[in-house]
Amino acid sequence: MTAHPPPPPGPPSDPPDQPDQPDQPDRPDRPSSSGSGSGPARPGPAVTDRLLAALAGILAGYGGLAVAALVAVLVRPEAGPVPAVGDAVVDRTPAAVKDWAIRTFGESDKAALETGILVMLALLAAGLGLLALRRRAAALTGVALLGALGALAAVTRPDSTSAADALPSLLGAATAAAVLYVLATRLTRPRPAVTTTAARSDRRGFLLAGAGVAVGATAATLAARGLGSTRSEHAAASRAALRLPRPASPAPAVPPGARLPVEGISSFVTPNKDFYRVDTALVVPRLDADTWRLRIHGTGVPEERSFTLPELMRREVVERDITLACVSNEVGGSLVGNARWLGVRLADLLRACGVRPPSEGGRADQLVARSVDGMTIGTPVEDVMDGRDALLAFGMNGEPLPFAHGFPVRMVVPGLYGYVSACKWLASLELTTFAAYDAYWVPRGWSARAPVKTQSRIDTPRPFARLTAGPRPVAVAGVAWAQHRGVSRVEVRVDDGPWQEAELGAEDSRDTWRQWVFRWPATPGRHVLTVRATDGAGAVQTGRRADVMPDGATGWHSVEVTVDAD
Ligand SMILES: Nc1nc2c(c(=O)[nH]1)N[C@H]1C(S)=C(S)[C@@H](COP(=O)(O)O)O[C@H]1N2
Ligand SMILES: [Mo]
Repeated sequence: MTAHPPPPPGPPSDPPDQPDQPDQPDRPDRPSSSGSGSGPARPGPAVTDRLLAALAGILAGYGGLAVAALVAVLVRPEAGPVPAVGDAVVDRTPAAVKDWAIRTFGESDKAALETGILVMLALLAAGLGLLALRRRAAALTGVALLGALGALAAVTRPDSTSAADALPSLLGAATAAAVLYVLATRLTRPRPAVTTTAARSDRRGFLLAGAGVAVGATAATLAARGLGSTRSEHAAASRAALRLPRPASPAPAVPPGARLPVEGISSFVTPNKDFYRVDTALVVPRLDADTWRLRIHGTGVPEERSFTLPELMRREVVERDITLACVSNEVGGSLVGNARWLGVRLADLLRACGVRPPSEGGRADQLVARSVDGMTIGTPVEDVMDGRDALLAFGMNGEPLPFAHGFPVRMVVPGLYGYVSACKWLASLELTTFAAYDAYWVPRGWSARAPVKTQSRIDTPRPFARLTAGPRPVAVAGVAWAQHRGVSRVEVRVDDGPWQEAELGAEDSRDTWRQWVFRWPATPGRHVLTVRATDGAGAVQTGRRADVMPDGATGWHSVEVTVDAD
């Protein structure tokens, strides 16, 4: 578009002989100090035009995001502006806010974040649409800045390997700018034939163009979905086709006594659909098992090696029950689960690559696992190679790993919190040192080393339950865990009374949790029930309260209940 002469002062009805006269043009031919928009006597745009301008902004945003999504499917799904900015926000969110978000939104914290980003974008888009009525260049600059922000977020993600990650945001912003330009022009340029003040802008043209944009953006969104689902169908097909090998070393059967017949107690094995999920991924990576490879490299490896999934499965396969816990689990919290894992011993694989633990003179004391989404998780090499069942797992409770739990291969190390051991969507293992490298959570204030702390939880009765005193005692029951040390005793205290021994379910292995039950002859009134466990080495769970940061919560779990007389 060419430069416009300044608008004549006077009544808003533009003369029909000046068809190209914008109502509120940008005036690139004049310095911005004098180009402040409306002249002294000119009224602002009509309310309807302002609403339409906001709509123009939203349509521009919709079109831009649709094109960005389409390009992202072709480039890399995580490089789309919404996931990229979302991931960047997650990374920069202080731990306290993250904890709040997890508490408030639970497992839908990621959906809440995406909704928040979309609402913010819609408001911004409407604002830029309004701005475009008076200052088109400023509005277009705003769109360009948003595009640059998205591009910056995408290329600075740890999993970004190519400048192409900037493309979704850049092409999306170009689309949004074009749409905004076209629609805003319809609102600010009068049609030659129309002279009434009510129809100064080309509303019909606007609506036609707007409808075109909406249809086009919807088509692009559907195309993006279609392409995306083709890709994830490949992943899903590779998972469905996967035949899990029979373990050379099966897990011993869970002893019958491990499961206590108490209603409301956590099931001994946590079904996959109920297994807690903690990760930073806004888009769950869906990897194709057929093309997956694991790279093993670093100063501690004489020669870099790489393994496919069939190569792993041809090795000696073991099956083990292991309880996994998150360092962010509050006392009494639910971020812990027990599963039957199938995989290969990590120590065997590392030895086959020539790796030696520090105790045998090995150079590397830290194993850094990297996932395809850029997460890094650092584990002591000594722990992995000290004889415990540290696994590269591909099976979980009899099926291939679910996508959300790390398909096709993840790590599981008994006795260590997940953030220092349980990398999902594994891409590589690097043998390095703690001195040389800080994994993802360490600069964010979490400890580099974090063995699981002894914990116990009351599953039933629920907090503030109303119970009835009766001839039969109340079953107070739950689970206790101290992975790799084992649980040797659980005690329950009623109010300030003495600690009383609970009945323990049989031990499956010292890497799994144990169920426990205390038969309580409940008396009427309000009571506080408290539990504590003792680990296999005889250490009693501490009652001192500690926050989850930096290396796991401590303290006793208590539940208050009210008992009514029978
Ligand atoms: N790639 C990747 N792996 C990861 C994480 C992550 O954010 N990304 N989170 C870790 C944390 S903090 C925990 S507690 C466990 C949780 O595993 P789950 O989601 O299968 O329960 O995964 C670990 N592995
Ligand atoms: Mo965790």
